[in-house]
Amino acid sequence: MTLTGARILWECLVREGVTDVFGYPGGAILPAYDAMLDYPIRHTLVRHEQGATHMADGYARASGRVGVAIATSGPGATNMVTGIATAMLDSSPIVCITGQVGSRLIGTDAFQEIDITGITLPVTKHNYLVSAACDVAPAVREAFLIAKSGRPGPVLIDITKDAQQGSCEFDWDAAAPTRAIKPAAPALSKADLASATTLINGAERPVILAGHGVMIAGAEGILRTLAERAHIPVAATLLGIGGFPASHPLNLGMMGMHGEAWVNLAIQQADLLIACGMRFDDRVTGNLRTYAPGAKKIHIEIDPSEINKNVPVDVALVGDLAEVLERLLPSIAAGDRRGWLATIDQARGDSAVRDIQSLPDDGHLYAAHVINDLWRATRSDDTIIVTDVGQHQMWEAQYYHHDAPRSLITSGGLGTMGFAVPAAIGAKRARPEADVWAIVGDGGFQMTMCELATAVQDGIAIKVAIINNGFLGMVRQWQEFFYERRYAATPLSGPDFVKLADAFGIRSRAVTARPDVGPAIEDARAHAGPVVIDFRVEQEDTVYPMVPAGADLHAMIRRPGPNPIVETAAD
Ligand SMILES: Cc1cc2nc3c(=O)[nH]c(=O)nc-3n(C[C@H](O)[C@H](O)[C@H](O)COP(=O)(O)OP(=O)(O)OC[C@H]3O[C@@H](n4cnc5c(N)ncnc54)[C@H](O)[C@@H]3O)c2cc1C
Ligand SMILES: Cc1ncc(C[n+]2csc(CCOP(=O)(O)OP(=O)(O)O)c2C)c(N)n1
Ligand SMILES: [Mg+2]
Repeated sequence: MTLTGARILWECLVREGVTDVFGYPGGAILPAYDAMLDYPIRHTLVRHEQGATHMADGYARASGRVGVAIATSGPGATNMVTGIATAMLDSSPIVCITGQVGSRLIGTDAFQEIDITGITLPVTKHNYLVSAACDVAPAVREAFLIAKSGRPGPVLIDITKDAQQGSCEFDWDAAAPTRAIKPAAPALSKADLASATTLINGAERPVILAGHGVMIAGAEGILRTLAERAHIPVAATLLGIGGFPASHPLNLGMMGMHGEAWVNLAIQQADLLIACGMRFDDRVTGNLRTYAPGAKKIHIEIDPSEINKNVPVDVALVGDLAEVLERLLPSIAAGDRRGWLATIDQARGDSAVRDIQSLPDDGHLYAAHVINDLWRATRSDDTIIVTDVGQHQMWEAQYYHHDAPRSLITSGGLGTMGFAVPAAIGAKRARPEADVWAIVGDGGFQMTMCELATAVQDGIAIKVAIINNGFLGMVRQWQEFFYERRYAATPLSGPDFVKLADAFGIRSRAVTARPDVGPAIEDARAHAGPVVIDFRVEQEDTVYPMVPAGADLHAMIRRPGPNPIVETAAD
């Protein structure tokens, strides 16, 4: 059948299984918006195109499906760049569609013309400039395949206005991708599998490093089988949290800059690291020269370019984590590593407070308490926490204990403030039955709080916990440690968030004392619509432990003072 390029776009999206898109219209994308009305796709009107990309990203991370964002040319497209980069750095599959000026106007500095394929080249897995209706279907089909295959990531399709308006014969089958998109992962050599097996079976002090790839591969079950059979403790990266249950006896917790002290010490003492779908980010390793000096390293990773990029490894198994573990598991011997686990437990006992909730209430409200209380109130396999970036993000990683995969969504690689509220909206769209909480700093909240209007207009019942410390807290912490407490540009005022929420028509309240935390959370959960809670917490609180950037992983700054154990919650 002959259709316009605009209709072909929606025909393809429907066939790709898309049910939701997040976007904002404008002149160059208007033909597509007009055609959209005839298709069974729900459009969420955002307030800023950055929000659309984070919503698509949150949707993708919550569901494992591809998220879709749509915007007009020029400023609509450039507003998407931060969200595209966020998805790129965290390997999140999104497809962004932008309108472009008519193909004959390209290069004339036409109204709202911008070279968005040029701008996004470094932050997309791939991008397209489509200037003819006949090219729409092949581009869309290939874009979805690229976004979700291998190492996932963002793809952008820029479609000129005349390509949307022009007509073409639509043939879905003929538009199937012809290029070999899936990277031909080198077949796993028997020799490499045998070397890995020998290292694992022979190790006395092994640690599994579980990354984001565990969830991308859907390898949670087989990873657990491996850990239990070989009796190997599991540490998580920030993005790996949830890939292995926090309540499992072999779970250690988060590694890295703000990881648990005993986890970093275990890594430094280990004789074998088994890296599973993680990329040895600098927040994870600290000083590379002194990183895990006594450990052999096995790296299981789908992207060959990650092998030996930061950390040289002894055995590389390139491929999908679930498939590699399937191949490896039959030769893994049952293990008993109680001695090694006892050593780690000793370090844990040194630094962990048994129950942070039982510390006496000194009248101050601490972010750690709020987050731990939130965990107690909302823990279930169907709660999703979406965090913003800063101190609250690290406290969340330490004090909220995730048992379920895809239950923590956070911007790790780019560290994008403003991510939480829109990504939470996207997550709620993907999993409407789940309780979705955004935990957000007072700084990051002010970057994308306009999206509260999106939640209201479309009845998207996210719950927002603002950890309001009156500071750009994480930067203030760096100033405290490394710039002699010279607080340049980090004290931060904000509007009265309760009144602000009220103006949006959102139920809200402020909490200043610990006894009020639980009731506020319960009230929010009982309310059917969106809720904002302004938790006015201690202003100059600090995330411990901290490995200063580039320092040795074991050289952590620990909580000083008479009570050095108040670092984290062990329960
Ligand atoms: C303020 C702040 C502080 C931070 N502090 C810490 C910290 O203390 N500790 C910490 O861990 N992080 C921290 N981070 C996050 C950090 O910057 C990185 O984002 C994070 O460590 C990356 O985790 P990852 O390697 O597991 O995930 P990603 O960066 O998403 O990498 C996933 C890897 O898995 C691979 N992969 C994907 N699919 C598959 C598959 N199917 N099979 C096999 N492999 C696959 C990918 O190719 C990629 O190499 C912090 C971030 C911020 C903003
Ligand atoms: C868009 C963006 N700008 C700047 C930064 C640098 N930065 C990292 S954390 C942080 C402070 C965050 O403050 P807030 O949102 O209040 O959270 P808090 O650390 O106080 O919990 C800043 C400015 C960033 N990560 N992202
Ligand atoms: Mg703050």
